Amino acid sequence: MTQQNLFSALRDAFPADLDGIAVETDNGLNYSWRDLDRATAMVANLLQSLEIPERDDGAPPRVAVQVEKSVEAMVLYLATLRAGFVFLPLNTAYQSAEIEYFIGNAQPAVVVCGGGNFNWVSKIAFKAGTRHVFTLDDDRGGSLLERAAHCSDRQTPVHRQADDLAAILYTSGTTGRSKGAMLSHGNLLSNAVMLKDYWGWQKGDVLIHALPIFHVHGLFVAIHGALLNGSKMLWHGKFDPKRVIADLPRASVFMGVPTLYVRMLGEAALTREQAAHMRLFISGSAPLLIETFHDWQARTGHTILERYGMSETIMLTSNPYRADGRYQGQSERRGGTVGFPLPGVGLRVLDDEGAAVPVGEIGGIQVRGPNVFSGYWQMPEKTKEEFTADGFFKTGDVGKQDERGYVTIVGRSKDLIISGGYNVYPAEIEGYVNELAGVAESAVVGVPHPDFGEVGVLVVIPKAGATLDAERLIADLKAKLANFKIPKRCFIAAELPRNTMGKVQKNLLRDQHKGLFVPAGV
Ligand code: MCA
Ligand code: AMP
Repeated sequence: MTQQNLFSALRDAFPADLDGIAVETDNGLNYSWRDLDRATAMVANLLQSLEIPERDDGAPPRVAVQVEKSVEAMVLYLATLRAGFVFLPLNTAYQSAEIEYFIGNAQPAVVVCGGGNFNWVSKIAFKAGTRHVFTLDDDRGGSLLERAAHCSDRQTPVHRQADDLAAILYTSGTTGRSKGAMLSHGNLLSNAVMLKDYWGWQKGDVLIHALPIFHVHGLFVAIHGALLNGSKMLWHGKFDPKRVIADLPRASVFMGVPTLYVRMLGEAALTREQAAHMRLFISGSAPLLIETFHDWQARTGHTILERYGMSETIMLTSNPYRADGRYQGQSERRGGTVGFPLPGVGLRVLDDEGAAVPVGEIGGIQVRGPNVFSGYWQMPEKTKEEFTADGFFKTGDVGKQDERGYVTIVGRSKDLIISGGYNVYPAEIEGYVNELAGVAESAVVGVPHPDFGEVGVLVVIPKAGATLDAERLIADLKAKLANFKIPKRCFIAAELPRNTMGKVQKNLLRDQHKGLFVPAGV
């Protein structure tokens, strides 16, 4: 069998001149392609030297990583692939209860965390049976690199087949705990190879990388895109609209969630001249408002290309890039749509009975293709529920497809809020709130927000005789949950609106609070 390790494919795409700059950081560091090759070899050698015994779960060892964004964090990802281990990225906003669950569930052999978190993270990890806990800080400090410095800078990528597990991405759910979506080397590589052509990556392209690297968008779509094209990245540790705008004349590709575009539009420095060198602006992870699409066109002369994906599937649909309409015979990027199913992706829209809806009608979106994950980590029952008998994955997104094939997402059947590109599941927040002292029940709903697109609002019902304080509740939640999941407002109420079946009518709560952050009628 030929080598299918994703790392090998990315490495093969490095330019011949290994001394050229691969990554330039916003704090003045330059990494050559040779640096990336050597550093990934050293960290891969370190991982392999741990001689991790095989477990009976049948999967290669997992490396769970909760560190701030840095080039070394990307190196760790690539080294994990290179060593044939499985990468498990964790948002730095996650608090101890969340981390405890992920580590307990995934049983990683190796955990890497920020130096400042070592005490509590290692305690959780050791308790779960993890033997190796390293630290990695965003200033190149920490035990991971100290140990890797003693390893050889040559390593042969471990042989992997397309179906072998490469990464586990935890996604929350409408019920119960988070599920780990298992993505293989083949899932990731097939998607990246197809997007390279679909988005017309060109020699000389330079990507501004300003997204976090613990989710699909920043970790896979952006990094694989640049590496597979041998393209330089301008690496921003944290998104700052002014810095991105300042870099536009040196770049050609930018990827962002809608909030990033909204924030850049708020800057006077964003002009047509400043964006003149750019080739492509891509948006995804959350719905891009049509106003943002038009405002961007007016200010920069560029038409944002919107695409749609999921942790379980990587990229599914995209507006066209090419003017020649090579793929679907269309070249128009239509605002408010997420474009066409990507080549190789089967997409269908079904009604509640499982029958295909007529063109233009709304239904549940189901997908299949080489990019679609194989299932949830150690949750065969959940996996079975989410796939149809003929192998389609139920996305939980509700949409329609027009006569030309453009897909529009109109809503979600899953109770999910997407806030600044991060997913927030009301059921998860409500679970935590309901455990707080004096709380009888609660409901979290998403309402429009000018910056984050959507944010959560919490309505809490006290137990009989209890007095609750909204600020106190929010403070208590902050200690337990990632900051982006914290509802932006909290109301104490006497009761929740219910229908005759006793089900909470979230639509009424949403209506009641929809004007909290945006003026009525917007
Ligand atoms: C930060 N805050 C947020 C969010 N981010 N609140 C709601 N939603 C958010 N997304 C809050 C913090 O809790 C904090 O509140 C305050 O804002 C400032 O925090 P800070 O970290 O400084 O915020 P920021 O740096 O301004 O971050 C905003 C951001 C960031 C740049 C928009 O959220 C971001 O990078 N989002 C991108 C997410 C992403 O990459 N998604 C891709 C998922 P307080 O002060 O009260 O504590 S992949 C995906 O969805 C699929 C597969 C796909 O299709 O791509
Ligand atoms: P995640 O679980 O983080 O992978 O988020 C996946 C979800 O993000 C999808 O199921 C969609 O609901 C949403 N999403 C991603 N891209 C878009 C988009 N362009 N427009 C609307 N929703 C999107």
